[in-house]
Amino acid sequence: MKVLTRFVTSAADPRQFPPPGAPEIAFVGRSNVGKSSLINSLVGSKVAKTSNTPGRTQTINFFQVRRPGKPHPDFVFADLPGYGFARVPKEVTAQWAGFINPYLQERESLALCLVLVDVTIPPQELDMQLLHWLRHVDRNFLLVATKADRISGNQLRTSLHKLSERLSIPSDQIVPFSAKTRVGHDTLWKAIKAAAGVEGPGAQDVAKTG
Ligand SMILES: Nc1nc2c(ncn2[C@@H]2O[C@H](COP(=O)(O)OP(=O)(O)OP(=O)(O)O)[C@@H](O)[C@H]2O)c(=O)[nH]1
Ligand SMILES: [Mg+2]
Repeated sequence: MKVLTRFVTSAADPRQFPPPGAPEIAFVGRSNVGKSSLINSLVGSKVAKTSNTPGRTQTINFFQVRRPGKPHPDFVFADLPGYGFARVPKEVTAQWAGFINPYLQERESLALCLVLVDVTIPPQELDMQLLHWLRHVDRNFLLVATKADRISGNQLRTSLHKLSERLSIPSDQIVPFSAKTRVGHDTLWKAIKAAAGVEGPGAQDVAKTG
């Protein structure tokens, strides 16, 4: 889908969150899973900073996303810092909890959490804890298995099956995604539009994307 994207602000404290506006989509997951890359891939431009070094994103970065011809943003994308990275000092990650937890728990405009896991890494305790907590606070979420280009065929199926079992998520609710091949791209846009209450593509677009 073609969209126009604008960086709004970075927040390291709930007081810095922008006023709630369009339905928000949060990109959540461990460090280095590909949250910022997923945002860039979805919007088709390099708005979010990515890095080989885990711990790149240290604030919640808000982006307004608008479909061409629409007067107002249709969505806000929120790029979150990754959790569970040992090389970021404990004091820093403790500070993160001070704005990430209130964001996920209280943000009124938050419509959907995309929870990312790296499909090449076995399910982690921290992922289970995050999902448990999101269920507890009654958040709408969807699991995205990133870096799907790195494994193929049977290996991919086995990994998805393990994720499904370990994280107690039906396999049809796990979306394999790759920023390289763009597999999963259309499925994620559909889920985002549905969560935001934005009407789907017209019949012509459906015919084009399959
Ligand atoms: N092969 C492959 N590599 C990817 C993919 N998505 C991200 N990467 C790589 O993974 C690394 C981390 O990507 P980021 O998007 O910065 O990850 P992040 O989750 O935002 O990381 P933090 O901000 O540190 O939490 C980069 O080197 C990316 O190029 C993908 O789909 N396939
Ligand atoms: Mg990032």
